[in-house]
Amino acid sequence: MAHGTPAPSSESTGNPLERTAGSGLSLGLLFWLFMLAAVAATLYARRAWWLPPLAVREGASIDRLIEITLGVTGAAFLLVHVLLGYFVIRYRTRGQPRAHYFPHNTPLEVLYTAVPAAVLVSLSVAGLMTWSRLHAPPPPDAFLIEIRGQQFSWSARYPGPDGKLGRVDPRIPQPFNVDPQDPASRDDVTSSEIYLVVNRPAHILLRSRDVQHSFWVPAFRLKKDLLPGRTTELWLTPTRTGTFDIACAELCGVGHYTMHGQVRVVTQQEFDRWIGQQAQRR
Ligand SMILES: [Cu+2]
Repeated sequence: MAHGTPAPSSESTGNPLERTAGSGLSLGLLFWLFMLAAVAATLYARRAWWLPPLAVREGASIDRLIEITLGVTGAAFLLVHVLLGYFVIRYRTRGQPRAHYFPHNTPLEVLYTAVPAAVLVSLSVAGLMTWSRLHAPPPPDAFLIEIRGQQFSWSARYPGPDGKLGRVDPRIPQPFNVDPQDPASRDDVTSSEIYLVVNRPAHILLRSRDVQHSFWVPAFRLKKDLLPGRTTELWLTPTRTGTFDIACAELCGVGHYTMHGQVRVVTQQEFDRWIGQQAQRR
């Protein structure tokens, strides 16, 4: 209200305009709560309200991190909005044109700086610890596999009985750029199907044939970019057998949306049988 304007003389309970505004506010709030409940119920009924069931051991720490982060930020969100709503209603204008004003409050400022800083530092440290665990070297008995992305599909190369993948050079015009002179390449098996072994760490080498892609299996939680001309890597331990969707998580061209695939997690016996069949087919 402009300086010098006289305050309206009506009491808050006597003003018909204010009564109308009050009932409008309650109706709005009811409508909002109803919408929120409807959306939550739909998501819950469709089981689309949370991540797909976890399928790798290393993903447990990521899930815990997501839950802690959502819990802390959700509590802060609720607190701020409940307070905001309370202050809006409690201190709405009721004929008093001037708000109470104080320029400075040291204890309050220290509190609202120190508490969020401590919370954010704790969340960052928890994230860094998880990150360093996931980026540690893979276990020595890990199952080696190369997964390759290209516009717009996925394929894989498996080492043969020697356990070694043949040398690659992007200048060699082979489907996987494998050097045929390297003896380790002779028993390599390539396939458009991606198989991993349950309960056995998999050391995945990621290579791209053309542009940047990103290997992402939502049930594994982990995601890694594929960079042309470079090999990136990732390791994980599948804990459940089954078929899990891969989605390319990097916009890689007009057909990006079609770049999905599947990872099949099987037992060691099933894998040995399958790889034997693939080797014979060569
Ligand atoms: Cu892609």
